[in-house]
Order: sequence, then C-alpha cells, then structure tokens
Amino acid sequence: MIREILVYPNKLLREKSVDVTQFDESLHQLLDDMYDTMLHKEGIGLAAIQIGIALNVLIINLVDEEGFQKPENLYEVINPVILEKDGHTTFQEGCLSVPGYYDEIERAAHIKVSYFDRYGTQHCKEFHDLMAIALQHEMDHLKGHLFIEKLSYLKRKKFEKDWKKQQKAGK
Ligand code: Y12
Ligand code: CO
Repeated sequence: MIREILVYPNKLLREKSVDVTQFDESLHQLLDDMYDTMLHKEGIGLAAIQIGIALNVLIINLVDEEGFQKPENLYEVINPVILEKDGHTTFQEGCLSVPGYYDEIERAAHIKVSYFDRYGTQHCKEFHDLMAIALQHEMDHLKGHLFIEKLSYLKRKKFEKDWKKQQKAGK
C-alpha cells in the first residue's frame, strides 16, 4: 500500500525513532508499504518516520549501472548502528520529504554498520560510495534530522525563504 510521505516542516520528521522489538507480520507489512511508497515517488531511500512511523527502520534501493532499480538490490535495514566511519565525501543529496531541493552534503566515505533484517537476523557490513551516503542520510531521519540541517547558515536562510515562497505559491 502506498502511504503519504511527510514533507518538511512537518514536526513528526523531528521525532526520534525507537528500536523494533518484534520481527513480525506488522513489520513486514511496514517494509512492503515503504517499498511501494518509495518506488511510487521515484525515491532510492526511505525511513519509516517519513511515513509517520517512529521505528528504526529504513530501506535503500540504489539504481544499478544499467539504470535499473532491481528488487534484489533492496536493503531493508532495522535498528542500524554505525560501528566505524572514516574518510569524507560529498554528494548532491535529495529527500522525498524535501521535494525539489538538492544540495551538496559532506559525509563519511566508508561506514561499518550493524543492523537486523526483516527476520531478525543480525548483519555487520561495510558500505562505501553512494550506499554509505544513503545509509547516513536515512539514519539521520531515525534521529529526527534532515539533510538541510547540514547546510551553511546562509544556504539554510535561502532555503527557508525559497521554501516558504514555494509553499505559498502552491496553496
Ligand atoms: C544519496 C542521497 C540521498 C539519498 C536519500 C534518498 N533520497 C531520495 O530517494 C530522494 C528522491 C527524490 C525524488 C523526487 O521525485 C519525486 O518525488 C517524483 C523528488 O522530487 C522532486 O525533485 C520534485 C525529490 C527527491 C540517497 C542517496
Ligand atoms: Co530523506
């Protein structure tokens, strides 16, 4: 089922998510709904809080070299914890909760993450490149943070001004 995506400045997006304790049918339904919603909106990553569910759940499905977003490349990441991070990289990020805005954001280039899959099996894996960036972006959502909070003071001021103008025009 496709769910509604919360858009900035919805206050729920600032909520801190909590760990999943039951790896049951309702979790599987949530993951399936997140996948349908993300694909419907042409996204490559989504956190549960973006559909109003404050659980430590995120999904990432990057596009492959041939331009296909294959289901076998889907990561379902539950209760993630960053164990190690190193290096720096920048990428032009976007977010389904801040549609239409993109900017360069600096993050760690490599991360080691512990997480659970939908069946409650624990994994520990190293991530690089776009997958590391996407994971950090989505894990920020779980802590109630958006990528626009990483903008410089001046860029954030401009963003807020443009965003308000755009919202007024849309009403
Ligand atoms: C690198 C950086 C950030 C991420 C997080 C995941 N971000 C997304 O999946 C963003 C997708 C996105 C899609 C949009 O298109 C539609 O809604 C149809 C969009 O909307 C507009 O631009 C109007 C905004 C963002 C992963 C990896
Ligand atoms: Co986002």
